[in-house]
Amino acid sequence: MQGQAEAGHGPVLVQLDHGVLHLTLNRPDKLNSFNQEMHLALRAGFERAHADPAVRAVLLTGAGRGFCAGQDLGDRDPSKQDGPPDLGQTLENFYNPLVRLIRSLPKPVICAVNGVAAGAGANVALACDIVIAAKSARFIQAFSKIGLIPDAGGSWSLPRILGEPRAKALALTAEPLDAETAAQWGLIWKWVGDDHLQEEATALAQRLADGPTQALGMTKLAIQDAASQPLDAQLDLERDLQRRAGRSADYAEGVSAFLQKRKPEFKGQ
Ligand code: LHQ
Repeated sequence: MQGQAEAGHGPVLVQLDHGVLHLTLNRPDKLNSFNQEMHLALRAGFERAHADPAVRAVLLTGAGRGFCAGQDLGDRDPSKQDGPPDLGQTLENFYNPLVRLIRSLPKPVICAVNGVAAGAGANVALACDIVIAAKSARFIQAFSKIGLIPDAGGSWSLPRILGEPRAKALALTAEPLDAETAAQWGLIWKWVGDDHLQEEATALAQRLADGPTQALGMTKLAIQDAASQPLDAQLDLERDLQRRAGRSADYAEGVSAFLQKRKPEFKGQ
């Protein structure tokens, strides 16, 4: 662990270990469903990842047998409310800022889906850069079961990743998708045996945290930009980003290490 304040309890466990910021959703008795406290704690974690140069990769996972069951519906009992809720406000205040923080972070975000990922929980996972799931994990677009639409970016990411036919079927039926099929369909990077998930995800996060952080961050943002740009604009973007990458100390180190036939020691600068 290095320097910063660490939290070993609370709705999100936070630990910085050799450049990897571990963020663990920690409401296991509620399958890590989102209440306001967990939202604020997770947001603070990603804000720290943006601001703290010691953070060079993020590893998001869940405590207990689930990854995240989406919104905590215990908070949402209609019989205890004055009138119809404004769910748009919940998205505006909590889910949308979270997804934006994850996608705009110029550092890799790995998500280790350790169990069920339902509703907004599934779509927060899909907002991360690399998703590894335990074999027993399931992805459920649970929204339609309670009369809602896919949120937390799901209506955007699902058709882009899967195409309309599979995106619509998953969202309209709310049928669970197992980890093996999710990997086969390209929804996630890969699945691993349950007992190996944390070890593999941590090793991957560590490898990325030891990498040329600026280049990895720009790679992530460039690939995201491609979704909304024609080739000409993307070529211009590559020129601009490569210009910046070429001026980084990590580029000089990478080339020197290659020429000297040794392992590079990237500093994230
Ligand atoms: C839960 C939850 C949960 C509270 C399990 N809340 N306790 C955005 C804007 C604003 C509002 C609305 O929502 C959204 C976005 C969304 O995310 S909408 C989608 C909300 N999520 C769901 O609809 C999923 C609800 N959960 C389930 O369908 C099941 O729990 C799944 C399929 C996730 C897991 O099933 P099981 O493995 O059979 O577990 P379980 O159902 O027995 O749950 C274990 C415990 O966790 C249980 O508590 P208990 O005290 O009985 O042991 C559940 O009540 C609790 N839990 N999800 N979302």
